[in-house]
Amino acid sequence: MSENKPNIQWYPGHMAKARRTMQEDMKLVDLVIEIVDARIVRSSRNPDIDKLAGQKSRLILLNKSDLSEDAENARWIAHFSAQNIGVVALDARTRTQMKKVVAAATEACREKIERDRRRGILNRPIRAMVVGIPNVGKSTFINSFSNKSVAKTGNKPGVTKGTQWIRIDNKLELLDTPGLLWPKFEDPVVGMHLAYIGSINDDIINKEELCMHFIEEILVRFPDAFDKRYEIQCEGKKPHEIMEAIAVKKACLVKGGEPDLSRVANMILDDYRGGRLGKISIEVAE
Ligand SMILES: Nc1nc2c(ncn2[C@@H]2O[C@H](COP(=O)(O)OP(=O)(O)OP(=O)(O)O)[C@@H](O)[C@H]2O)c(=O)[nH]1
Ligand SMILES: [Mg+2]
Repeated sequence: MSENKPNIQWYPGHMAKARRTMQEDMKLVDLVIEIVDARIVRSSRNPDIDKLAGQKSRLILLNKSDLSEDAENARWIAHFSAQNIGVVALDARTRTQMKKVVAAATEACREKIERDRRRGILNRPIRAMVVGIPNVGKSTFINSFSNKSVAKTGNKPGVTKGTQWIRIDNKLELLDTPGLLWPKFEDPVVGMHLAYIGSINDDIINKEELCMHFIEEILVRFPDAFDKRYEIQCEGKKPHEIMEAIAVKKACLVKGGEPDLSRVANMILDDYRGGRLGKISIEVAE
């Protein structure tokens, strides 16, 4: 099965448009805050952001770190820190890491702040563009940071449609942007991983097929992830047999008593997205 990975591609017209808007807005900002998903740090980094950001100061936020493994979060932090890239792990729904984010943003813009000061420009706010793939938590982060519900959020990709400036205080202004992917995922694994976490429109995905790949991948490092959650025995079973066992256990059956694999696939992926399979990092740092 691992040979036949689905070729998932999603680059709708609104993203091409959003990319053009971001290119324009980039001229206005001092800092690019790139939010990635801590469970798939590699695949959730849009290579187009590097092109768009050019030489701008950068900060990486490993979001949804409540859903990934603590040890892996620490390794990813070490990975970026070793390259001198500012990085903070967070759960954007809370404000617990906000001081760290402010400190990291200030540090990333230190040269600019000093340059301004030399020119006599004092207390000009840092303007930061918040970028990232769909559904990664950009708007949630902005709401927590500003302590207001100013940006619309939702657990599906494509909630934010346009850009919006939000003033945090007299030191910082943030620009919320729509989730951005790139025109082609060269490696099919990238498309799959993005689909696991809900960054691809579910309507274009064969969820049963995706779920089988998901199960195969998770079992490598977490052989009892499904046994625990669904009270089944996975040992020796192939992914589709595991889905059938879960269907029987959870009474996900169609008329005639056949397993409803579509419902099971939705359940498993929803459980993973919501953290109910446990803290699982799909991509680990080297
Ligand atoms: N567990 C967890 N959930 C989060 C976190 N951050 C955001 N979420 C949830 O993820 C979903 C997507 O959040 P949004 O803030 O709408 O994501 P976005 O990046 O703005 O998405 P688009 O506007 O569609 O690109 C929502 O259901 C949030 O509650 C986090 O750190 N941990
Ligand atoms: Mg949004």
